[in-house]
Amino acid sequence: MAPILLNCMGNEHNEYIKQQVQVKNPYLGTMEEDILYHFSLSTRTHNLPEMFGDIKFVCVGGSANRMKAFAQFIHHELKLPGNPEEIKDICDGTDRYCMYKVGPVLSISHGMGVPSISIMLHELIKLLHHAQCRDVILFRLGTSGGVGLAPGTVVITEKAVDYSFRPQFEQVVLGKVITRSTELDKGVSSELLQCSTELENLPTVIGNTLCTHDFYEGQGRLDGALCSFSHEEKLEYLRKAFEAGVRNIEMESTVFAAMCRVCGVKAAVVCVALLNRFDGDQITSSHDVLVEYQQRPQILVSHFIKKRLGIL
Ligand code: R2B
Ligand code: URA
Repeated sequence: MAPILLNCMGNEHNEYIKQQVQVKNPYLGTMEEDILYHFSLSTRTHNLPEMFGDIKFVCVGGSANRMKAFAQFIHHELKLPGNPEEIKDICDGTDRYCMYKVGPVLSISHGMGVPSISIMLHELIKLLHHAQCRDVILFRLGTSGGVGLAPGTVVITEKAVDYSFRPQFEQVVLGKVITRSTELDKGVSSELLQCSTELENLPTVIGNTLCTHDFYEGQGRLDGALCSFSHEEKLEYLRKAFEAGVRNIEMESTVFAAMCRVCGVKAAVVCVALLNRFDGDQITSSHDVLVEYQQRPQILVSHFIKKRLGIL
């Protein structure tokens, strides 16, 4: 009897650990203080479990204004007390990133590109770990270029892929390349797709997302300051991407997926396509149309959160 009981407790313990946000760094536990420099927070000066322990959903996106607007929107959607206009930026000690807490939801900006989001993610994952958060889901809410999609279509990422359409992220560590898988949580993606069918005016697909290190040449644009290829070569690359299941192109998804996966955090990427790259490179829609498009990932993820919280 006793060994079975022990086994059960062991499994429960493993399950408990699995739901926590795991840092993969043996040095962290030996440090007296951890300064999350780009958030202007620290384990010595802030009570992170008290400030963040109840976080269940973290939504990140490139622009500081958009993530403030999302915080105000989710405040309204969750019908929380207080004035959403008075919501405070927790990271106002720095202008690198902004961060808003709205009940169990954290909304953070990450800037543009892999280096910017990866710095933010190191500090966010440590923050969630220090705060002893459990069962957290991370969403990237973004914009992208569509590949064979009408502008305004929302893409839920199945696999985040690199320039060769491989589901992996390469990080150079001490001069050597480390390759990490970029697989995302299938359960969360299909739940998001289901949510999209429950909403009006939210055309949504699941597809692979190509992550590049540049907006212009890196995404095969003909309108950058440099261009070393022909229009035909551009279309050939986009056609190959489409055949590999790519439906949109952006600049953060591979490192986002890879870091969340290693640290045991469920994650999803939801980006709206601002244009169809087969039709051109410049983003020509009006400001108002672009604002409406950018609200679409927010509406979808807010619906998901409300359903999870049993509000719908
Ligand atoms: C989408 O939009 C930005 C470039 O305009 C970049 O951060 C991305 O991934
Ligand atoms: N963001 C990108 O990275 N690419 C686009 O084409 C549009 C938005």
